Amino acid sequence: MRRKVTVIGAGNVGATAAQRIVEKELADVVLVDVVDGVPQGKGLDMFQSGAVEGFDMRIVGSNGYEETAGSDICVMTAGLARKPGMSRDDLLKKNEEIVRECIAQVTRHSRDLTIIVVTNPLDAMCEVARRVSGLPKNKVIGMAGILDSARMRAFISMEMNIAMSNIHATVLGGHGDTMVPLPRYSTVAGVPITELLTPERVEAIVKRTANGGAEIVNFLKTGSAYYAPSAAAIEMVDAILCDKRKILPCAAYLEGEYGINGLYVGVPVVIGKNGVERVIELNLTPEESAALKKSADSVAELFTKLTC
Ligand code: TXD
Repeated sequence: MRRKVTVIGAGNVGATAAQRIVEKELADVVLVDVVDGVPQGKGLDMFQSGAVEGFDMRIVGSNGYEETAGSDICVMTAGLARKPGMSRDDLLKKNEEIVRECIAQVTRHSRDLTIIVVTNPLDAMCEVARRVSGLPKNKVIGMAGILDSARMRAFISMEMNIAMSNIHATVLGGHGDTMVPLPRYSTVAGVPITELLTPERVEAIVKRTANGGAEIVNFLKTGSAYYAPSAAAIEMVDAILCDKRKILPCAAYLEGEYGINGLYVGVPVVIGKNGVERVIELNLTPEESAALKKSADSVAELFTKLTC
């Protein structure tokens, strides 16, 4: 049976995510955007690339949602991206409107889908999607932790000159300035980096990870990162469609885990065909718990600003 993924937003993250899905032959794709012609043009262009790249997936672009009917997954990327000097929270009001409208539309045409939210501010937009869609909490998941930990893995690799495939990194918390990179749970071939690097070097990697998005925004000036973000979203698509039961750091709706209630916060989860199959609770030191609580508090504050 052919599988279908709707990607909402044909901008940098959305278009690159769509390209990765068809190139990996994970599913057919419907690319939706408000701008007339852009999703249609990008969709047709990507479809034609299949003749050369050798994939047989279908991809179409649209300004409406009829063609999205029967989707297995929706990757929600529509919204404004950060400009230099803007925080992710500055995006809240405008992007809440966009997420509400798009999620209402897509769930009207597909009732049994899993939503992967990418739009910032990530944790708050997950909650908007959960409320508007009426889907169970395991079916509305946010992409941020895979990206944040990919950045940390890249910085550890640069520091140690070791292959990224040997490196594992764990980042908890909201996708914002208060994210919590966890050096004790970040390893090179199974050995924690706290045993391999000086505290100063570990601290520098932690800082650069927390600032990883802004570093790219400052280079690009007119938008934010999209190669690593789209790769991270597609790792989730793959884990769901192929029921891989991969442990991945994602924004999940917590009800008591880590002592957090009724909030989306980044934690390690098992991702499979039902979306979030299970939340994994790591043992944290008092300092790590305090940092996670601070991060959850900043997510809670954003939730109070939501209007839906
Ligand atoms: O880690 C993460 N979660 C993130 C999040 C990593 C990278 C980017 N992150 C956020 O994703 C970013 O802050 C933005 O909120 C979104 C999308 O970022 P992208 O870089 O793709 O932004 P673009 O290139 O501006 O694309 C946004 C598209 C653009 O084509 C708009 O026309 C479209 O969204 N858009 C809409 N499409 C459909 N429907 C509506 N209402 C709509 N409004 C805008």
